Amino acid sequence: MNKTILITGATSGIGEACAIKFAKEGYSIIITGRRKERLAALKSKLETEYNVSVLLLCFDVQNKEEVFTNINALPKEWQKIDILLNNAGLALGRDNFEDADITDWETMINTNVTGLLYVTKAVLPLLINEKKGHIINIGSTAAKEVYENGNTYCASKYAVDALSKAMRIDLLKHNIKVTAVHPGAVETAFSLVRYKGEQTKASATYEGYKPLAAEDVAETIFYCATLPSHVCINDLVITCTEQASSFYFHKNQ
Ligand code: NDP
Ligand code: 8X3
Repeated sequence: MNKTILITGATSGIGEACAIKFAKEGYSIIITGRRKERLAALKSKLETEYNVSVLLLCFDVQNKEEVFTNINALPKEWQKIDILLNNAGLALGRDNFEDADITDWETMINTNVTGLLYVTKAVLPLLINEKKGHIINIGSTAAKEVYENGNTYCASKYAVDALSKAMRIDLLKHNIKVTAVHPGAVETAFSLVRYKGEQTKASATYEGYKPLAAEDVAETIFYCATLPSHVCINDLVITCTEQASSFYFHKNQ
């Protein structure tokens, strides 16, 4: 039977790669993000290349009203959601605690934590109604180790880690799987966003080693999402071979 996945942050990087992977495998896809023109281009690509149904929802996960209005207005045929992929997120700045911009902190917390809570709370009744479902939250290696100048980004991802555990416990009775996937360095627009468009700093993040590609993470998420119904990966950390933790890389200098 046709399955449906809702992906937040599908306009770029890991979310976009997941939309393509799940479309290739015949899933119906609800793609969300703030950049409407990118969502429209992706919808057209997925429909044309993979002949799947795609619904586009344009909203900012930080905006409670936008989140609930969009999810509550889902057409009847889109109300059976099998997988919620909470992927939308960002880092802003990489500064000492005392130098960091407080607005950057607010945006990270409002997106990575509060936004994830809003979307989950809005979608959850649909999963509970089906008496099954799978919530996949994208954390980070930053959810496992705090690094210098990572302060609030790390805190936001620690919160994703804690919320994934909390959801798994509280949603047990509803037969809902909860998986947290924690990638290390993945070459996407992530660093360009973090460094606010400074291409040299962004590129330096991925120099001297072969980082993960968004497609590597998408393959892993697809694996987690397609295990038998009695099997749930709780927590998965994935890095490239040349990364061992937030601190240890084997780089060619
Ligand atoms: P990208 O910058 O390529 O993608 C981020 C996505 O999040 C975009 O689609 C963006 O869409 C969406 N997004 C950001 N803010 C909002 C918002 N307020 N409302 C709705 N959507 C939003 O980065 P990645 O693909 O790398 O990041 C995806 C996730 O993976 C993030 O949670 C990130 O923290 C995590 N991650 C990334 C790693 C990396 O090294 N790249 C490593 C570990 C985790 P739009 O701008 O259109 O709204
Ligand atoms: C992204 C990986 O190391 O920049 O979550 O925090 S890192």
